[in-house]
Amino acid sequence: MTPTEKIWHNGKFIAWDEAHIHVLAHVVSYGSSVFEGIRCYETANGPAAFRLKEHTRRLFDSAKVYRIPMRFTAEELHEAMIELVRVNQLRSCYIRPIVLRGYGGVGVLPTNNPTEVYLACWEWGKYLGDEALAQGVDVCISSWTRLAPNTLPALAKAGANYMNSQLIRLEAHVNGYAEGIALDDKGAISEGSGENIFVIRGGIIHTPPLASSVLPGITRDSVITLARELGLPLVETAIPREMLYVADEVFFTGTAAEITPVRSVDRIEVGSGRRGPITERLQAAFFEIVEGRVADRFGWLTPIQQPVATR
Ligand code: PPE
Repeated sequence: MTPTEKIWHNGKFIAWDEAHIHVLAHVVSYGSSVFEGIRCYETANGPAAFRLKEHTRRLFDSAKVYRIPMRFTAEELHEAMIELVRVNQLRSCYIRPIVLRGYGGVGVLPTNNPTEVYLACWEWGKYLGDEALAQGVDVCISSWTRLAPNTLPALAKAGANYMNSQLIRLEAHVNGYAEGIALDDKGAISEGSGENIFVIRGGIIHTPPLASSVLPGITRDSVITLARELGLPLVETAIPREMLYVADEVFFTGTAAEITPVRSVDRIEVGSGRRGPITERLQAAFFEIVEGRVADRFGWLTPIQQPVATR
């Protein structure tokens, strides 16, 4: 990761190297953070943040679930993220807002720990490797179950959820796979460690419902919107594990992963073992919007005006 100049902290820009927290901040012992990941794409008219409003909404939703008091409004954070990309003069980047419980009281009860809000950004390339978007990735089913209902709330994007994600991702990694797919507590397909999943068979696109312990992905929602517009049948339904082995196409969605085809699961080839035609159509529809090559008909992009000198 290449550092950028500034990070936003509680309303002020500070130097990248000064964005420290105390080791006894509540978040360190107890995982009490919520965060987001937002891509800002390079377009002919300068950088544009993808679905900034929806990401900001989800950040506030995550904080609400965990009773984390927010010290800024959604509008203030929205504006601050635009300003962050401007001051760091990036053409494209990944924006990472983090809201955490800071230094104060000791013990689990966080009532004396102030909320700290940080906004950082940096340039982030392809998540699952440079070839992944065209060639697809080889993945496995994880031996780890995704968050069970009423344990850690899956709708919240909380730092603590990523301990489960780390188990999934590391297990996959040591066994030579790009990513792991976790099942929910009932054994139905849930999601990857950092992606939602779509499974296509017989021309019908399936994706697990929110009740299958998935993050309500904003890329997931974008793909559902695009599929409907293209007239492709799509259902949100519980999906059995073995559907992955007999699927025609499988792909991941996520801010970082974008739309990444899956070419094998547990060394069983998916369809023809390469990116399928429906995946390719959805990728094309997605990238032409985010890269500003067609009209922004869904209002998904927030243009960021750069200081003239960097254009
Ligand atoms: N599920 C999980 C568990 C998840 O972490 C992500 C995003 C998604 C689904 C897709 O959500 P969305 O980005 O709104 O489409 N994972 C973020 C973090 C990745 C990381 O390694 O950090 C991301 O893609 O930015």
